[in-house]
Amino acid sequence: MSLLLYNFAHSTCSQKVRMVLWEKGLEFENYYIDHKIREQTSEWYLKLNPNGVVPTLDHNGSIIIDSSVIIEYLDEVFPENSLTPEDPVERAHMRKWLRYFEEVPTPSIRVPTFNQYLAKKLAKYSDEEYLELANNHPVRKQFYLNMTKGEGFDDRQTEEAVDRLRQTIVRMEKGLTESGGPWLMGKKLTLADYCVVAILDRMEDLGLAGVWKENKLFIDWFDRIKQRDAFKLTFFKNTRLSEFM
Ligand SMILES: N[C@@H](CCC(=O)N[C@@H](CS)C(=O)NCC(=O)O)C(=O)O
Repeated sequence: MSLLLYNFAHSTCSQKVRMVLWEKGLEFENYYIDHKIREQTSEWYLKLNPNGVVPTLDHNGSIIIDSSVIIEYLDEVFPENSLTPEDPVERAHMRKWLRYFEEVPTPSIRVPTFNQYLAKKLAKYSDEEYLELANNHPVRKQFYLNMTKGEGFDDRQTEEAVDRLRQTIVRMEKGLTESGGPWLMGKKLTLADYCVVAILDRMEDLGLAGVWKENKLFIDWFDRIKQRDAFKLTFFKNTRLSEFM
């Protein structure tokens, strides 16, 4: 049995998958894609993942892409230490959280991330090179064109993104109240919890933790998940942008 994860050490979508692998106790190897040379859009990588993003999982030669698809796949194929409820209604509720996290905080976190760190790195590209980079990106062309090279997104776009991140915390606080905790789905730790952790860690790294200062249940939940080995193993040294950018 072999599991190989193509990823960036610092990418939130990659961290999501690494946490689930660790939580389930699965052995895996990392292949770190070199973002400095934009290896994610290289010919060989696009054959594996035509979206030109990380992560990608190779399981005994079967290629699985998209972080939420990967974590559901892993939990299905390796049922030990399950992170999915048995009851179909509960499973549907868990998937409701996964889809919400993909739709709301996942695209939103990219905005302050690029503003603070990644947009600056793109300043070195000439206008033509930048346009080429955007055009060559299979799924992020408009995202790159919506920001100013070297600067990032404008105030309106940034406020909208932070507002959506704030909404996520409020939604989670409500979910934890309704489920009775300690986890989003109640007594069982599930993929729903792991789907969002890396985004929240990134918010903290970007100095956005003030957003949840009034959300007591959320704060306890976040502290609880940070105590897990899977969290500690995923966020090894230099996996946070503030540590190496
Ligand atoms: N829906 C995809 C999104 C993956 C994604 O956006 N990955 C980012 C890092 S978190 C990436 O590879 N970005 C590369 C780029 O923008 O060129 C998933 O969940 O796997």
